[in-house]
Amino acid sequence: MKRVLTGLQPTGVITLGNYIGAIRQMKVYQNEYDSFLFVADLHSITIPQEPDELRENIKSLIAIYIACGIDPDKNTIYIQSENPYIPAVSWLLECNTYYGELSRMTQFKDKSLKHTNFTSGLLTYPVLMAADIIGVDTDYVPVGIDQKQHVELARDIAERFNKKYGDTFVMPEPLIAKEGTKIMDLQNPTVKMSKSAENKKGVICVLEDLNLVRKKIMSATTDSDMLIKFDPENKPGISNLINIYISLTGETVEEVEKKFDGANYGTFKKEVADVVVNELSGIQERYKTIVGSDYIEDILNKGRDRTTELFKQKYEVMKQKIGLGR
Ligand code: ATP
Ligand code: LTN
Repeated sequence: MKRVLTGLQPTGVITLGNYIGAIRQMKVYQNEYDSFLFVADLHSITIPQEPDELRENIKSLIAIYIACGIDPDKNTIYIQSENPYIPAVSWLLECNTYYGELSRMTQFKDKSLKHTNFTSGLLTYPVLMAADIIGVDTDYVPVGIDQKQHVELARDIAERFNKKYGDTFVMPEPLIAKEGTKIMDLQNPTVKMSKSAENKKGVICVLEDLNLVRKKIMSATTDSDMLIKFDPENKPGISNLINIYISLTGETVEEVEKKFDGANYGTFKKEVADVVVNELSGIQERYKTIVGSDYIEDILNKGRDRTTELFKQKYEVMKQKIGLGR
């Protein structure tokens, strides 16, 4: 059975963008593949985190996964830092990755500009991500478009290792959904809706008060020509709302344009808000019953044990091929 894997960082709130771009995709793939979904807590410390807050965010993210419809019987759910073989595999890969490759990563360039005194973890972050992926022979990696470059690097590293030491890794492929690959900020629809945005007016969080969610959508930035048409370049605000709408309803762009032909922006926004609020209210209800329950402990123990065994096997094979140890 083919394997699919993705992870999210437990940094602050989980946004509607994270839900549509990553979690929701896994809900579909879990029925077809051997699915792995984890909390990328080691990735999150590439930028400073407050310890108590980090621990809360990790627990909350696990509960969010399950509340969003990730089925623990169909997925291996785990916390990255509970598996000591992931950083071990990562180190062996790091020694087969070039500094130049890492320094050219777009996300590194962006984030290193934002932080004045950044750590070397910010640079080596994509290698850890490659370890996450190729360490368990992942075939498919569902991510938002912003992570595509990192998955491609994982392929390059796997290919290089295979060439040098013989067949060791499966070549992973990014899976980018047609719709919703990049949900934009509601106030500034030319930038990605991001957890780390300073101004939260344009960001919808999965666990946010639903009245506030409605307000944010009703006051989303649009344009003045009163036409509900998908045109990201000239009408980024309306196109973003269409994107959110089709991602959650499964309708096509054409269907939506036809349905709202002649409608005013207020009417359309209200429909978008209804769809989003309806989706989030179910998630929030389930979240309340899951967070902090013992049920999660069992799921995480199982996930940790299965992935530790898989990564251990891969680490031993790599070590042997490289010539390490006795
Ligand atoms: P930050 O913007 O603070 O770096 P983030 O919101 O991108 O964080 P991540 O944990 O890095 O959060 O991303 C988790 C997953 O969600 C990734 O697969 C990413 O591609 C996807 N994702 C994040 N934001 C969006 C978005 N606005 N639209 C679609 N997918 C997104
Ligand atoms: N870098 C990703 C999180 C992440 C990931 C992964 C996603 C870490 N390891 C492996 C897919 C596969 C992010 O910041 N969104």
